[in-house]
Amino acid sequence: MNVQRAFRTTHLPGANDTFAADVMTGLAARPKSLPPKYFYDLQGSALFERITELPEYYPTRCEIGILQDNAPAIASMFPPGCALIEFGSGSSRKARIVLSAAATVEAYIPVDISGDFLLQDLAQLHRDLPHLVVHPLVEDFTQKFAIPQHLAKLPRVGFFPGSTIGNFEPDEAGRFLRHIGKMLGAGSLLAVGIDLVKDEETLNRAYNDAEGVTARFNLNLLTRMNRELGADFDLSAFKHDAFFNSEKSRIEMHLASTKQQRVRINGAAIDFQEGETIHTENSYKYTVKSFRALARKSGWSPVKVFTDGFFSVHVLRKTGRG
Ligand code: SAH
Ligand code: AVI
Repeated sequence: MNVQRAFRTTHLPGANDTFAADVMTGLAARPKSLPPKYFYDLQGSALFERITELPEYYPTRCEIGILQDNAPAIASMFPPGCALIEFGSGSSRKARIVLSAAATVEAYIPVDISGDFLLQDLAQLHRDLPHLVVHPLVEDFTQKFAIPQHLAKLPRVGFFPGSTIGNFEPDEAGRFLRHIGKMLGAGSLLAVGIDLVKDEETLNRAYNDAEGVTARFNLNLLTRMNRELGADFDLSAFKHDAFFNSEKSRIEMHLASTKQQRVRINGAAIDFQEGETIHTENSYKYTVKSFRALARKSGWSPVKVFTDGFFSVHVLRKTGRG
């Protein structure tokens, strides 16, 4: 089945202009940085899927285990006839677990910036759950986007797995929770996956796998700038650097220049000192308590948490307060 034709979708307008502008801003800043959402072109999304299979990358396995054990309990909290809106759905593998236990969900609206990847697995989901209306949206979820008119009246439940919220700064995460709250409406539910603080060795291993897949995922940002923005990054002159910053409770990922060099992008010259890095991602780790405090501060009240000690899935309800 041609998924492009099978589903009506909305596409990001002028996405490449935004990419170029964000790259120029990020590389002009000191320290240099790039927003992690740009990891996810078709190749980056495929590499992320390979990360989820790595023995060192525990978060996906842990969250899937939690969802498999608790999907009926989670689904029993959903209002009948609701629309499940997933933020950053990727392969939709986790939604499939929840949806299979939630026969009364009427529509599934996966939202992802990685358009080609998003559409890949949905035809199979549609075949497996034929009663379900599936309406993918290719959108940047940090921006306002419209729920399709024919689904707009359904009660809304949010799903934000993967600890993707950990890729925001904590104050941005709070603003994002508020933004989701406005979009879902008072009284609505949100199920959100949060990776937990744990021993540094486990954390460091998860972002420095032996096979080097995470390094390729990180370096793919350079490949993407070369292809889409005509940059001339020499991939052999940058190396993956990831470590746990315990003071900030986050994994930091960087691309470190192995020598002094000049890179050209869009006609501009960007200079790197030896050892200088581009900060490409933060992945904040919370405790159950610290995430609940963030949720409360951002207009959500904790209903229930499911955890295996490594990872947690929180069910929150939108309070009346902002
Ligand atoms: N939910 C999946 C995928 C997590 S990877 C899981 O738990 O395994 C993060 C996903 O969020 C990717 O699919 C990426 O394309 C998407 N994403 C990241 N930033 C985004 C943004 N600003 N808007 C929309 N999607 C985004
Ligand atoms: C999507 N996000 C939560 C992943 C994480 O763990 O921060 C992305 C990732 N980066 C390196 N490995 C995986």
